[in-house]
Amino acid sequence: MPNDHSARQYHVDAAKYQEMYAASVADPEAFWAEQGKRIDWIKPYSQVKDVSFAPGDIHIKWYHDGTLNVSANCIDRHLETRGDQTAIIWEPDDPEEPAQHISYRELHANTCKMANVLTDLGVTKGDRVVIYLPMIPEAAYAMLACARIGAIHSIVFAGFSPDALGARVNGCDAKVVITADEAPRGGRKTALKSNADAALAQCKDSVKCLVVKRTGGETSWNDGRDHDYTALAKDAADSFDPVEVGAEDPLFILYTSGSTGQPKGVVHCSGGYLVYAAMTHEITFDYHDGDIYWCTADVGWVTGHSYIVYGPLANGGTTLMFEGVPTYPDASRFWQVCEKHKVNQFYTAPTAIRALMGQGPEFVEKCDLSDLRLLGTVGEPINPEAWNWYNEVVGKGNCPIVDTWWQTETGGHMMTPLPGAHELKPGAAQQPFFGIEPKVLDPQTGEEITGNGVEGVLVIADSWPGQMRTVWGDHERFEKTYFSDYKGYYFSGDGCRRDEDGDYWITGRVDDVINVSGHRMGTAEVESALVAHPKVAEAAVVGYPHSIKGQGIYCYVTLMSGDAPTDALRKELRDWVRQEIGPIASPDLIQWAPGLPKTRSGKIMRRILRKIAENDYGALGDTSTLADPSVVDDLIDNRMNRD
Ligand code: 6R9
Repeated sequence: MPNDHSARQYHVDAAKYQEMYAASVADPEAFWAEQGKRIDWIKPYSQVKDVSFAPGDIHIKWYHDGTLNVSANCIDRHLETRGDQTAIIWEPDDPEEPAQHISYRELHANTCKMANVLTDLGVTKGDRVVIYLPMIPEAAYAMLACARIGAIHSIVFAGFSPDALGARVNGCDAKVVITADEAPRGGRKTALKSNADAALAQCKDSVKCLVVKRTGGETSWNDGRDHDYTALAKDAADSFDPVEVGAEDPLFILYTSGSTGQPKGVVHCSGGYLVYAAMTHEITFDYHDGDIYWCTADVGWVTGHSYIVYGPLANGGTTLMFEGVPTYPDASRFWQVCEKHKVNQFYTAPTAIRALMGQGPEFVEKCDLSDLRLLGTVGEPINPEAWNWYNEVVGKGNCPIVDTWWQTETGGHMMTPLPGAHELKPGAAQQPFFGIEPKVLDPQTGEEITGNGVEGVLVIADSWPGQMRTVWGDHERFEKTYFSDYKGYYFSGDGCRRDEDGDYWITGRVDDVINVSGHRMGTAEVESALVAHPKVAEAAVVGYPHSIKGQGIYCYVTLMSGDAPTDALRKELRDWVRQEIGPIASPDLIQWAPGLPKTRSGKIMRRILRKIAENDYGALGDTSTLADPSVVDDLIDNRMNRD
């Protein structure tokens, strides 16, 4: 029988939410001055907020005269009271391999060792370090070691290709890349080091490579460049004085896809980000001392940054880090891990829920999930069917579900129901977090739409401490992307509906970003990968509804004249894109298009391509501006079957 949580004392109940929310938007300075005390400062701040969303003068600063060290906040300050408490539970890919329980004291020693090794490689405050690791404890040590030194980490998801890795190393001019020999995942191994080798061939000779031994698999070795972390760590000292950094000194860069061009480096800074990650982690998940908390994300995504490492550790929590996948060795793995480690809060993505739902309830039912108290989702809208399954089969109708809407750019949760404060609605992100002022705008006029029962684009009226500060090396792009369409607001790129009760429902991206299994992919990135193939003349990429992934990648490809459209070429193009970007960008459907629908000025009419990909070609809307309307008929006749 599941535990009865009805008598639970939540951090925030309905009345407290109302009162705190009102205070947070009435006087943000006072509210955040108080919340800033959640973390330890070396030099306390006297300034809380210095923000402008005004065109030409976008700047965002929080606590900017305060100084701190993020790793000291996540480790050292807990040593006295909880040195022997488990900070990280590590569950490996192979269930036969023992799990590790890393105490705060051990986390301290390991982070210091990593900081010493990085320092010996020449890394100092402000330098960039790229982390390209499997989900192993060293990934957390590496993040925290950078923070300890005041260096800036940029994690590249281990599923990304050498080209994508190389571009990111160059993009932030990294001094060191940290990788591992191999990454085990779902019983298979990815040759990470050889990917890193291929990436580093595209980078400056001075970039060093620090290699963690994970499997002991064979790797090539470049003596001048490669350094064996496992050997160096043995002899490294296990103490390292945390370096004092300013609140606005960057903590990390994380590349994310946008609607145009190549991925941009989202910059998060030390003070405000940590306050926001800690606060949202505690309140959204109703985290209490002693709880075992598990977020299934990868540290390669923002969710892993804020809700595997920084938020939970800043709160002195116990956070579970999982190397594997939900379906290995079988579809009960998530639930077995919950049972084995007595997980209290479980946070995953709708795509995983949908995939597991398809395997049947027996994989869940055979596990003892009585310690589960709260469930969360993130990454994409959750359909009510998946929500109900999660609620009933996993949560036994007894665990509140927090559907958390936020973004790489926002650093932490922006809208979510809070357990104990809100009546849940399946599929709704519901209410803003403290200090967040969502507004719905008319996409055409940019005017605010007030009242309830309305729909439009979602913007945020004022800053919050977790907000990104800039695009790495390109502040103009920051302003253009987020602040130019709707002046005076942060534009999320999402659409939303505010229902009759004033609850928010995210309706999905309104730009050319698609969301594949909760991962953001810019259609422009896939297109540029496709047109880089010598046989491709032109390509247009759109999303279409996919029952497991949320959205699938639908590509329209025009070949160079003389090249034959064959299934073999389809496969070649698919492999090509995987090679250029990574498996998550793998096209689901490729349609040969003799021509693409364009306006007379040569703009591809994506609206039409989207409709065809969605099988909704009865309602193509106005096609009168097309240069050659006949191409549309051909595309409809030859459209691909969806899943
Ligand atoms: C944290 C993360 C951000 C985009 C965002 C939106 C979608 C995320 C969602 C959601 C509906 C939710 N998204 N959470 N849509 N409901 N609970 O996912 O960051 O990878 O940057 O993606 O994901 O479209 O704009 P990121």
